Amino acid sequence: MARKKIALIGGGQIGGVLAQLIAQKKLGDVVLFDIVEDFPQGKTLDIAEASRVDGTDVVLKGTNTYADITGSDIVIITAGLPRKPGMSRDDLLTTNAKIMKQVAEGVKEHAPNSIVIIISNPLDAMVTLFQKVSGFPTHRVIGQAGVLDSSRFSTFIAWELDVSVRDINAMVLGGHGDTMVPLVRYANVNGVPVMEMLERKYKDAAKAKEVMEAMVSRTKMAGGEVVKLLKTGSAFYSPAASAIAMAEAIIYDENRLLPTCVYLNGEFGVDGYYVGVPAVLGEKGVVRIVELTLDEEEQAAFDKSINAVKTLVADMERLGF
Ligand code: A3D
Repeated sequence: MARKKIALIGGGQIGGVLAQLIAQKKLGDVVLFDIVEDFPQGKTLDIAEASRVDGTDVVLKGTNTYADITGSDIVIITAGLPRKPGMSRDDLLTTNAKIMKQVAEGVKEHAPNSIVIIISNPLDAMVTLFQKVSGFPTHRVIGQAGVLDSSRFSTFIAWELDVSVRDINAMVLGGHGDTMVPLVRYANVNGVPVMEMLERKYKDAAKAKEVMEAMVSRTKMAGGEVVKLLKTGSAFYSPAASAIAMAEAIIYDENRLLPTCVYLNGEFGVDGYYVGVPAVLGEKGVVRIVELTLDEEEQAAFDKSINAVKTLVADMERLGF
């Protein structure tokens, strides 16, 4: 089987980790594009020089020229500014929309058949803009947010219950902002409801609820927690690892059910917006969207999150994008 070609647009913090993970996992040859001269060339040279140690033969190329992404099967986009302390993801809108428009034009021209995974913030708006400018079919344009948000939620649950995180199944839906919706009722440890385990641990339903609420709000603010500690940028190891899980689902045609920012065509009662919901990912991109029943409280939280996405997209359109 010919090796896949994976283009990474944006060679900053996340882009660099993506390139290294792809090389170590031997997922495909890498083209790392950035507008800063010599920078992606330096990163890929550094990673390539670990090839002997990593035991990988994938080819890594750094570039400032879009023509080098020609023939890419998968494109992962991180171009754009990250947050600084005190900023919301939405504060990045104008700057990153300008960047995303350029990127979409470059990818459309040089990798028209690729499947595109977007990570740049504000996520839901950037995915919307990429699809609009590129005109790619919606099943080939998706955003990474839910895999990371769900991994953060799962990690906090594992720490709290002192069990392996591998046994935690917990999903976060909605937009990738402070209104995201961690699904408490569906969260389980290999089938055992997390709430039941918490109630047994604390022998007090009110205390269990309080502990869960703290994990839910930590999940919603988890990106900001890292930004505050790093001071110079935002999370990059975990977003890269999350996008790699999505890329693997596509490369290996795994049909994994992952919370993904996908275009909704009436599913979940939402029409014409990109939002995070469970989607099955395989070699063609989005294979199908999986609907699930939300109770009144979950539906209200989901509606609030959808409204936040709608406002963000309307703001972007008002800015002329
Ligand atoms: P950073 O290290 O600044 O890298 C961004 C790179 O984009 C830099 O190397 C820039 O030179 C490059 N760039 C700027 N303009 C262009 C352009 N026109 N074309 C190509 N490249 C360009 O940031 P990062 O890697 O830490 O984060 C990248 C993006 O991901 C930011 O928007 C973050 O907010 C976002 N992010 C998203 C998540 C999600 O889970 C959705 C998590 C963390 C960060």
